Amino acid sequence: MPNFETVEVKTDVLILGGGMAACGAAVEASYWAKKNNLKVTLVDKAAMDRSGAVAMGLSAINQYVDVNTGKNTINDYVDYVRNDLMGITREDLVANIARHVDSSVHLFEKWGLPIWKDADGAYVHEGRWQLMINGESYKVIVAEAAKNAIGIDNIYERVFITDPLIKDGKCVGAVGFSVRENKFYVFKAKSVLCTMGGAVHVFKPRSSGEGLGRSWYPPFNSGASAYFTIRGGAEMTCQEVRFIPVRFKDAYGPVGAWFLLFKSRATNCLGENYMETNRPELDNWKPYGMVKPVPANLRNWLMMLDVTAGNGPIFMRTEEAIAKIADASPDEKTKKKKLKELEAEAWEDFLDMTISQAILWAATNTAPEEKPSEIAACEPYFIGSHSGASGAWVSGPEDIAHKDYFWGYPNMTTVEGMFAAGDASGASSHKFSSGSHAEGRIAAKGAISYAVDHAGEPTFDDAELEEMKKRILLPLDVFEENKGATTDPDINPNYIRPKMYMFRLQKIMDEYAGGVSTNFTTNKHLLERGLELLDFLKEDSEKLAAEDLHELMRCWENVHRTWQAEAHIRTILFREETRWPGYYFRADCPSMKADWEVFANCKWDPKTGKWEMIKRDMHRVY
Ligand code: SFD
Ligand code: AMP
Repeated sequence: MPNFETVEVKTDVLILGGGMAACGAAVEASYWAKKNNLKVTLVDKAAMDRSGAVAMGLSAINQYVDVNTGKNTINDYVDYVRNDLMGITREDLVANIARHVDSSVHLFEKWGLPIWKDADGAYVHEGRWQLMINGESYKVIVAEAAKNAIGIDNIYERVFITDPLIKDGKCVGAVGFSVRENKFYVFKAKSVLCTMGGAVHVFKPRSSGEGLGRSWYPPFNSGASAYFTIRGGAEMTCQEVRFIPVRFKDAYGPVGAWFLLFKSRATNCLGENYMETNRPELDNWKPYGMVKPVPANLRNWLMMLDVTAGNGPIFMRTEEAIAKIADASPDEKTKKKKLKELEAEAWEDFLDMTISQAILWAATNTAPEEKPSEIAACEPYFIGSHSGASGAWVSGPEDIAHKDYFWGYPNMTTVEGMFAAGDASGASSHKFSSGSHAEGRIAAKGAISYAVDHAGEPTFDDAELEEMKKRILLPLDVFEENKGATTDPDINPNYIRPKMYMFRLQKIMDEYAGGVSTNFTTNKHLLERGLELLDFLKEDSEKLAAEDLHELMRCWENVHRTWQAEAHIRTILFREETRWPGYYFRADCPSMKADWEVFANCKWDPKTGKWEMIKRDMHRVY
């Protein structure tokens, strides 16, 4: 094995990840740290300026409640989220984020983010909760503020976190390695905030072959949060609530601006609008089928019914929507100007956040004002901050949370000293970029309080650390020792490379856990077989091989994905109903059941290595 230096960093509050939640956390934690003479440290596997889901930028801020003007109340937002998630949501967490999110948005604007304004100077809304932005540099702007607050010396970029340090049931730090230098990192902290995003490429993607790697969710987020919290022994929630966005086909361009701002229709090959023709199906999913807007999974479901019936392709009617808006102009000259404006907005929507979709339009001679574009349901992702809900089960705020949902510090997981926010915390969907930032601030304040209340220096056994170092770097040895056994380094009797491992994981998930090729459908027997195959895959994870540091990261990304996959299968199996058709369909339990209006939680015990499945009551507070 190459010689790896061990670098030990002692801090008070450790923030893992450098995305939206981490940036919010950095700003808030730094403020309180100064008052309490504490040190805050942040670790990101990439460079904060362009890391995580907002790397490419965004064209909208999807959560702005607008409480000050009285347009909406916190209650309105909680209603929206509960309904969109078919009744399953932690209202205390959603409300806590909703009451703080507007101030995050105001900070973004103060830091230089251009938010669209109308002639009267008011924010331009995409929909009721969404604001339009010129957001190509959104992440750069938000990261700059975070970096200034925390100080460059306290930031470790390009350090990949693998595991938590757990001592006597408490989280006292994290370990990982540099993806650029032969350095093994040990971070010891009084409290740890996990904000390492969600997971992609757990399921086989639609994009394969030359398109491999392209996805809606950023390929860099690979289940680190789920792994970190599960392995620490934290209770997890909503692990079955994957997210399947509908997107412009093959390059994953966003649809929100088209549906909400441009008021576009989507139609099948017969020119029918599935939201109208398939509307009677909504009766089967009462009461949530009746709410407005129709929940995201049910919108998907109505579209999928058409596709399954052989009525594809489905088209976003961009040409029709643009014409309708332009035709409302009072005269020809204004109409021409309006057309140009709409054309620019359509392209910018993609250029601000999904550049590949603009490239695909250019490559296929698509002018949105002239012809429609295909849309399709993506492969499943794990993202607790959008319209999915997977993540850790965290404590709510003292003033709102039911007693079952409160255990001392806001956003602390069930493991002492371990906090979670953004995609890493569950059952609080629809926080998006802005709400994740706000939740990062909430969680950071909790983590600071914990560090103040538990001032003892964190310690960890050196021999155990040495064992962890060996285990984490093992794939480098496995490759080095066995690479000569064959002429093709990809094929070897003694090891598996991370890419091949990933393909096997994706095949299992796709075929047994309801991926694209099984039309998002599964049942008890398929899930049980999937678990059996996952066990074999986990055995082989000990034979993962890495040629270099980059591949070592790939190895661990796939181990992380595997744990996310297992939590997902176990929870779909546990919940004996179908509650989110359009996300997944349990063919053996094809309808929604009143006695399943509860949280399906799970927990892995680090001592016994056993999983426990837990039902938790739903307490309404709004
Ligand atoms: O329209 C490790 N989101 C949108 N939100 C909006 O407000 N508006 C939009 O327009 C949005 N759109 C959108 C969105 C997401 C995606 C993927 C697309 C389009 C294509 C949602 C938000 O982006 C999302 O809610 C937040 O970003 C979530 O914040 P957070 O902090 O939970 O995750 P992150 O920002 O992805 O950051 C994760 C960080 O973790 C790091 N990381 N670091 C160390 N070690 C490891 N092992 C690590 N693994 C990961 C990452 O580098 C990153 O820094 S629309 O389509 O909906
Ligand atoms: P998207 O581009 O699909 O991520 O959507 C951006 C925002 O608009 C999210 O808050 C979505 O929930 C919302 N949204 C997208 N399409 C619709 C729709 N047809 N009806 C209501 N809300 C939508």
